[in-house]
Amino acid sequence: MYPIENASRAIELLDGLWDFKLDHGEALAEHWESRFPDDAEKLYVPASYNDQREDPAYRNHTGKAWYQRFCTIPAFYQGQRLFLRFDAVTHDAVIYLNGKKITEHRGGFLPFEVEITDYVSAGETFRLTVCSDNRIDHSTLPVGNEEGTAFFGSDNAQVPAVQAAKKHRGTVNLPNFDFFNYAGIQRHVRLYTTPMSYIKDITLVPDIRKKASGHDGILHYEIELAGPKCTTRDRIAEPLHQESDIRTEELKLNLCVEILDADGEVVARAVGSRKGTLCIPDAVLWEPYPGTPYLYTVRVRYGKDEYSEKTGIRTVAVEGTRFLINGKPFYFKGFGKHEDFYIHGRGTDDVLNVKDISLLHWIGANSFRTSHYPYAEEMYRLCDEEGIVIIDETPAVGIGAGPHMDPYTFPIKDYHKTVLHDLIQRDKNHPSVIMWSMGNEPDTENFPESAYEYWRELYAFTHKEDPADRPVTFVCCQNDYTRDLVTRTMDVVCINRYYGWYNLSGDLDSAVYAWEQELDFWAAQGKPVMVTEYGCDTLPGFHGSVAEMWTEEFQKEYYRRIDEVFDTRSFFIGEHLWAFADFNTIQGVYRADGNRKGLFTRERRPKLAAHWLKDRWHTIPNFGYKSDGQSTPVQK
Ligand code: GCB
Repeated sequence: MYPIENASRAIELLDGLWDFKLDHGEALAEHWESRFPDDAEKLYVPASYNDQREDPAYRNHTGKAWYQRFCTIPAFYQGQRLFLRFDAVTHDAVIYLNGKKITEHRGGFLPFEVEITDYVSAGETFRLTVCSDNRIDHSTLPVGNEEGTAFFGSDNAQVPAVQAAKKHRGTVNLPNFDFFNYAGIQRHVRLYTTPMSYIKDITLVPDIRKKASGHDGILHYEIELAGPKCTTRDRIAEPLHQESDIRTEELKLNLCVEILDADGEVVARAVGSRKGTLCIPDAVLWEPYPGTPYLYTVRVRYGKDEYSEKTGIRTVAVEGTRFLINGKPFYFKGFGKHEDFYIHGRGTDDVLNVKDISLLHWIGANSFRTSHYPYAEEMYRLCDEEGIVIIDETPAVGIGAGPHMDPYTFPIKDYHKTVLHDLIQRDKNHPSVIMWSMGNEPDTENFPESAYEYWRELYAFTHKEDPADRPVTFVCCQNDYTRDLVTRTMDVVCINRYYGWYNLSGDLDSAVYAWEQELDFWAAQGKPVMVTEYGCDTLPGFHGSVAEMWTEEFQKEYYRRIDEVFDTRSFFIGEHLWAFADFNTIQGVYRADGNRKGLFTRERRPKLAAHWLKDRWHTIPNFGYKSDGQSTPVQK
C-alpha cells in the first residue's frame, strides 16, 4: 500500500543528497556495502543519476551504481514496526543495512519494501546502502539487445561495445526500445511505521446498482491484516453501531471499515469483517473530467492502526465495439507519455505531473497511457483527483528483437507475470486506471503462433489477477496485421501506426489510404479499436509554406488528415497521439536531441498542432461520440 501518515503511522522521507559512486567492477572486492569509497560524490535522490554530473561516464554507465546515506530512527518510534520502502530503483536493486543484505528487487518501475524492525532500534542511526543495476537484456523488462541480435550486423565480435559487454553478463546494454535508459533511485525512499498489528492491504472493487430512480454505489472490500491478533485492549475508540456482518467478537471490537463522502460524512460502515460489501445510497459517480471525478474515502481501522484510501465509484466494461465507463460509451482523447524531464531524467517530479495534467485539461484530453512502464504512484493519485483516465502499462517493451527472435524463447514469461501481478497489486484501487496494457509492440508477425500462446496466457492471467476484472490489452506494433493472430483477441485492439512517417513518409494521401485499408480489416473483427500511437517528428520553430516532414505545419496536417479517417468509423473508440511531449532517447540517426514527436516540447511549450488539436478535442465529448452505430462494421 502507498505509505501514508496519520495518527497511527509516520513517514520519514529519505530523499535528499546521498553518497554515490559508479561501480566499474571493484565494489564486490572492496566491500562497498560495508565501507563506501572515500571519493564518492553527492547525488540527489530521487532522480536518475545520468544527467546530474558533466561526465559521460554517468550518462552512459552500464552496470552497477551505489548509493549510501545514514538514517536515524526517531526514539519515539519505539514499539512500532519499521519498514523501508523504495518506490522504484531502476532496474535491479540490492539493499544493505549496516553492511548486511536485507532485500533485493528485480525491475525498475514498481515499489518494494522490507521490514527492518528486527534490524534496528528506535533512536539508532544506521547506514543504508543501495546497489542499483541498469543492465538490460532478453531476461529483463524492458528488453535489451544482446550480442547476436541484428544490431551490429554480422560481425559483432570485435565491436568495442560487444567486447565491453562481455564483462556484463554478455549483454550489450543497448535498449530495444526508444527512450533513454535512465537509471538509479528514481523515486522516493521512505521509512515508515505501523503499529505491531496492522492493515497490510486493502482491495476495493466498485460497482453501481440501478434502482427505480437513480443508483446506489456498491463497494466490495477485502482487508488483509498482519501481526499478532488484536486484543480487546486495542479496541478502537469510537463506539461501533452497526451490528450486522460480525464474524467474531474479536474482530467486532477491532476492525471497522467506513466510507466517507467528500465532506467527511460517514455514508457506509461495516464492522468485524475482513471481507464484505458496502452500499452508498445515491452515490456520486467518478467521471472523467470535465465530469466530476468524485472521490470517497475508505477508512479502515484495526486495533491501533488506521489506513485511508481514496477511491471512486465507477464501472468499466467492453461491450461489442464500445468501451463503457459507467455504462456510457467513452472516446479516448490523449497521448502516450513518458516520465522524462531535463536533468533529473525519469526522477519523480510532482510539479511536472501537475503541469502535465493541467496541459491535458487545456488541450481537451481525457486520458493517457503509461508508455512504456508503470509511472510513479503520485501520478495515479493525481489522476484520480483530476479525472484523467489511465491505460496502465507494464515495462514489457521490446519483446521480439527481430525476425530471428521467437518471443517464446525469451526467458521472461514468469517474470512478466510477476510484474503484472505487482502492477495490479499496486494500482488496483485507482478509479483512474481503466485498462491494463500488458506490453508495447512485441513481435506478433514473425512468429504469430508463439506470440499468440505467449500473450493469451498472460491475458488470462491478467484478468484473473485483477479483482475488478478490467479490460486487458497489449499494444500492437506496425506490422502485417493479417498475419498477427493475437491482437484481434484483446478486449480492445490497440494499434501503433506510423503511416505517413516511417512508412509512406511525407505522403499523406497514401497514409490516409493505408489507414482506410487497415480499418476495413479491423471493422470485420467486431472489436473496439483505438490508435495508441501515431505521430511525426516535428522541430519547434521549423516552418514551411508547404507542409513537409519535420515542419510544424506537417504535424498539424498529418493529424488533420488522419483524424478525418477516424471520425468516419463507429468502432474506432479513441486516439492517443505519440507523444505528449518530446523526450530523451539514445542518440541515433533517427533522433535529433531525442524523439521530437511531442505535441509539446520537452519544456512543455505547445507546438502549432497542439492549438489545432485543442480546438478539435474541445468539440469531442467524452461520452456518446459516434454513438449512432456500435458493432456494425464499417460505418463510413
Ligand atoms: C513506437 C514506440 C515508441 C517510439 C515510437 C517512435 O512504435 O512504441 O516507443 O518512441 O514508435 O517515435 O518511433
